Amino acid sequence: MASTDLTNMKEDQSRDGQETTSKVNKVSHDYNNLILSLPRENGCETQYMYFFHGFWCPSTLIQSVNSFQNNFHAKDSDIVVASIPKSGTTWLKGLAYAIVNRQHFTSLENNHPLLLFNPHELVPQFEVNLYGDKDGPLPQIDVSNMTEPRLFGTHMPFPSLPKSVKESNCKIIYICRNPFDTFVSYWIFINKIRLRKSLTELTLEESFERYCKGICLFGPFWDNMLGYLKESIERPDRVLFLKYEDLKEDVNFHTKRIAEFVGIPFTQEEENNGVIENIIKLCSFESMKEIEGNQSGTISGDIEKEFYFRKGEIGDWANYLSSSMVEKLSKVMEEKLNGSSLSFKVCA
Ligand code: PAP
Repeated sequence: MASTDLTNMKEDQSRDGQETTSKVNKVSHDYNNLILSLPRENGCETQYMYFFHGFWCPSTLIQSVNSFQNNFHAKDSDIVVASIPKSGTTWLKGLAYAIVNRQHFTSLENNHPLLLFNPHELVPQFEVNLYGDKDGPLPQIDVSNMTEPRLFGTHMPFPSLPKSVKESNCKIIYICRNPFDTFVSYWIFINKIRLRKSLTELTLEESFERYCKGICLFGPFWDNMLGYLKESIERPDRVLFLKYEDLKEDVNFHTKRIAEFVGIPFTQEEENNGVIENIIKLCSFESMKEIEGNQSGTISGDIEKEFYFRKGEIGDWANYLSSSMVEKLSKVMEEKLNGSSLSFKVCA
């Protein structure tokens, strides 16, 4: 084991801002060895990313991914919102939460949790909020006592999910987005975090090159998408596969589809009373960006809530990517998604 690697790893972890030196010292020797044995690349908001269980992630997530895989017991009634980062996770979490809990909040006006909290606070992310930092769920969220149906989020690819999730009948709603906009959203988001941590900004060019090689959080993006796509084709009752662009085009249709998929379709009376429209409005980019709960404070301790709401548009990539970049990413998509039924309308 090279001592420079260990030094780099510790530096990486402290740069993550999630592990103090004393915590790092507690991390087992086996765990250190595991990390040092993994393929490593320059990171995004951390110094390095590691290829673990088929996806790229910072060292700080490795233990929580293991813990999630070993400790989580899925229930058939669970609902999981899955995505690759910057694909519409916040939006889908909001919609799923509002749909599932609509009986408890008949008035969407004053007391709805989505008017007070960010969707990420209401739909916890397995690998970050529930199994991060220690060997088991954090005490403030008792997973076994959550009201059913329990709602969770994950960015992990389907094959990397715990057996318990894969073998249960829980429902998974997956969202992806055209890689052009996803990349731009990701690059800008990462640089906002880096700036906050006083790290130098990543150039568009170097980030783009890495993205095209599949090196991005929870990527390669094509593997993340194709794993869920495959499952949605084989088990359409288990996985609902959505695209950000389709939601933008007809959010009413997809809101109904999500409700049907999770087994609580809207009644005619609800439709007549405007329940669907109210949910859509509550979760719209404009409303969510404006609410006080999303204007200040952080998620998971170190990411500003406002970072999750930028433009919410299709085609903003045209303001950033050169024609050679467009050509390159188009080729990557053609090559990697070839043979699948997955395609994106890439309008600018
Ligand atoms: P996450 O994976 O880190 O949770 P995620 O929510 O998937 O991020 O993606 C953020 C993107 O969704 C941002 O896109 P942009 O950078 O191109 O603007 C964000 O603006 C957009 N977004 C957030 N909330 C909504 C919403 N309610 N409706 C539409 N787009 C949204």
